[in-house]
Amino acid sequence: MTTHPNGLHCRLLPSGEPAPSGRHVLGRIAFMDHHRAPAIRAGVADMGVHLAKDGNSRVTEVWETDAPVTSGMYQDLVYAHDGEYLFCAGQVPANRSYREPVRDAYRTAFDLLAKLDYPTVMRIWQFITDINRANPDGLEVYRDFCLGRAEAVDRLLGRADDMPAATGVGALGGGISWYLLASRSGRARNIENPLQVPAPSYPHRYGPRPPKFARATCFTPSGLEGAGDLFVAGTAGILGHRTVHAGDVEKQCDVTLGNIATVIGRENLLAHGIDDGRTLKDLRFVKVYVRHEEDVPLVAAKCEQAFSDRAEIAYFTVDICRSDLLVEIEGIAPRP
Ligand code: 3EB
Repeated sequence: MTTHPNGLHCRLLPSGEPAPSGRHVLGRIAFMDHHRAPAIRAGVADMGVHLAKDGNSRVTEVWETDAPVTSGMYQDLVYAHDGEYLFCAGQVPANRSYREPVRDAYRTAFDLLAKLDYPTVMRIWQFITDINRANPDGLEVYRDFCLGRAEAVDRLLGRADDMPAATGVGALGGGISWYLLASRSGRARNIENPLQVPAPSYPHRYGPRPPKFARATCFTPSGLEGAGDLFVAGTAGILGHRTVHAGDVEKQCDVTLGNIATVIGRENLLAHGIDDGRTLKDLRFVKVYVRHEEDVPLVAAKCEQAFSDRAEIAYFTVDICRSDLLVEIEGIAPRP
């Protein structure tokens, strides 16, 4: 039997030339002050997401593996894969409606995953310019995006909702930038939060089609037993399906941290058949999205208290997918 080591590594780096790791780069996302089209750059599958107002707040996320990587373009998507893991990234240019181009982009991505034999999507990120603005049809851009995504997922899964953890937040430009990780033989178990209505079951008032993502995804490489890495979705101040503490970033931050602690805690993992449990101190590679720049110090103080000194934490000032949400937090609780 072949076993695959858990050969996927994340790095969240401040701007500047990263120290070489000796590993192979699967994908690189530069969070920068403009957008940069998906492409192979210096041999690396790369994309730039417009999330920073100036050069100072740049951060680069690098996904690395222990095995050599093959990379290329598939239509306008960039991808790289190593036989076990696949990274893929794309941008949908600014459009009066995103429904069709988003549907097409995700269909193209799912086609690529099928073609290259990476059937299991582990994690998706999506950055949406003007996310709270109404499009020319009067539909909020996020809701229009959700329509296209849901239609792509319909074709992939029927009406099933088994999509992994995701992030869906604002961007400062470049239309929609998205990227994902997929696996050939690993197992991804999607996890919900007992305190929150599953996003795919949100009522109609939040848009014609609901968001398709899980609160967390537990990824276990094939050949390994037990829990693996826990990918925690973008998490906000939502209880049930309702935003709580509108206008109060501090309380929304507390609810957000409580939601994450609940999702990754032992009781919830056991309820999902996973004999494991994590705490906020296990969270790494944390990305914090804050709607108002002036709220960043308060949110940062709370995050520094909640997370470990070892956690890499990056802060971005962007809009969140509901106009009454002021903060959203994601991270990864790696396998111990
Ligand atoms: C929420 O809980 C907040 O549309 O993919 C978080 C993570 C949110 C992912 C997405 C949206 C998405 O509904 C918003």
